[in-house]
Order: sequence, then C-alpha cells, then structure tokens
Amino acid sequence: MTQKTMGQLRDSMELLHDMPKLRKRLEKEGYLFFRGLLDAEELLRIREDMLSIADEYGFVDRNAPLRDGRYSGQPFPESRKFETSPLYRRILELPSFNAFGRNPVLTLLYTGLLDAELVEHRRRIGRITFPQSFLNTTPPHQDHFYIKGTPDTYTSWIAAGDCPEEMGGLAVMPESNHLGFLRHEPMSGTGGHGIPHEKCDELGLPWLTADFRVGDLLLFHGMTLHKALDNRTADRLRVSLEYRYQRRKDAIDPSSMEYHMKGSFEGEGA
Ligand SMILES: O=C(O)CCC(=O)C(=O)O
Repeated sequence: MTQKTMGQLRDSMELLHDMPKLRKRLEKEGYLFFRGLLDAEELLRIREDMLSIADEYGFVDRNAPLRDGRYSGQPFPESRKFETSPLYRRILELPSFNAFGRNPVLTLLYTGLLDAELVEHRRRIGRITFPQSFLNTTPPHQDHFYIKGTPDTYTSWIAAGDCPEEMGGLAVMPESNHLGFLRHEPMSGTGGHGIPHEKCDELGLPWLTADFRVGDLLLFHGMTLHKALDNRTADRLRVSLEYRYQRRKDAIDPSSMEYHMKGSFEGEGA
C-alpha cells in the first residue's frame, strides 16, 4: 500500500464568480477542486451505463443494486490489462460518457479559466478500478508525460459515484506544477511510467485528497503531480472519468484526438 496521511483539497466553490482569482489560484497551486459543481444525476447515469457493461462481463455482484457497484469477485484475466480489455473499449464508445466532456458547465468553466477558444480531447477515460488490486493503482505522474503537446493541458478527474478515501480517489501535490518536468520511470504492476513514491516524498510537498462525492470536480495542470489511491474496500468498484482541455492555438499531440489506447485493442492495427 502506498498512502500515508493526506491533507484535504481546498474547495474553490466560493470563487466561482471570480474568474481572475480562480485563474490565480490554479496557476499557483496547480489544481482546483469544486465540491458539488457537476450534475450528479447525469454522472449517476454514466455510472450505471459503465457498470451495465461491467456486469455483462461478469464483474458486478447481481445480489446488490447495479448502482452500488459491488464487485462479483470474478478475477480480471491476468493476461489482460483493464486498459486494453473489450470492457474498456465498450466504455470508450458510450454516448453518455463521451457527451459529458462537452457539457456546458465544464465548457464554460474552462473557457473562463483559459480565456481562449478550447479543444476538448477525444482521449477521454472512463475507468473501473477493482478493489484490492493495488498493483494497478495509478502511480504518481505528470499528465504531460502521457498527453504530450502543450503542458498547458488540464485534466478533469470526476468520481462517477461517491468515492470515499478508502475507495481510492485521486491525490494531487499542490504547487508541483512549478517543479518542471520530472523523470518518469517504468513502474512495476501498472505497466506504465511514474515517479517512485520515495522520490515524491523528497520533494517536500504534501499530498491532498478528499472523500469525493458524486458531482465534485477536481481539475489540474499537465505538470501537476498526482496519483490514484488504493481501492482498499472489500468489494466496491471505483468508477471515475477523465476529460482534458487545452487552448485551440496550443500544440496538440495527434493521440489526444483519438480514443484512448487506439491501436492497442485486440483486432486493431496500431
Ligand atoms: O483515476 C486514476 O486511477 C488515475 C487518474 C489520472 O491519473 C488522471 O486523471 O490523470
């Protein structure tokens, strides 16, 4: 397990009417957190759509309501990663999941924050994280490592359903956006790259998280260090969404305009 005591994310809801102050806080701290900003009903519909697909693949306990997202205990095939599974490929095609990236609240907020015409990346992510699967917990990283293009890309991380700390959630390191681009190393387990926890400790900055509730929005800059926390529950699936935005005039990597993991699914050419 990877987590120590965490600080709490600062809620910026009281600054929603004051764009210059919000921009200043984002530039200084590298993240903004808004408690209850987004449409909870719409997010719960996306959650149910995602869990219905997971249910078709046998991962949901049918003795509980679908919306509870209880894990059936069926192991995820060891040979397969969630991000290249047919289940994930199906989630990436869900109309409700894709449409949420263009909803008016996110669009208006980012247009104000970036003070420019926007591009919302097609590379959206709808993630289901299995309980107790700690080797798959997303390690600390800066999104710029994966997203490339302009570092001024912003990620929205959204829990689709309540996500108390023991279910995982996300933690950010405030002000790490001023540290420059850090060296990412291959990490065991996830198959991805990241920054080892000991190296993050040496940076001398805290980690902040929250007991996320459906409707909360956490957004952060492409250079802000962040990581997932372990899903320590016995049987709850963590369901989360990621949408990314940047200024239209800035550099963009072509992969941002394709669906995530394009070319990596069975039967797909690279
Ligand atoms: O939810 C996760 O496990 C990772 C999310 C993440 O790294 C991101 O939003 O960039």
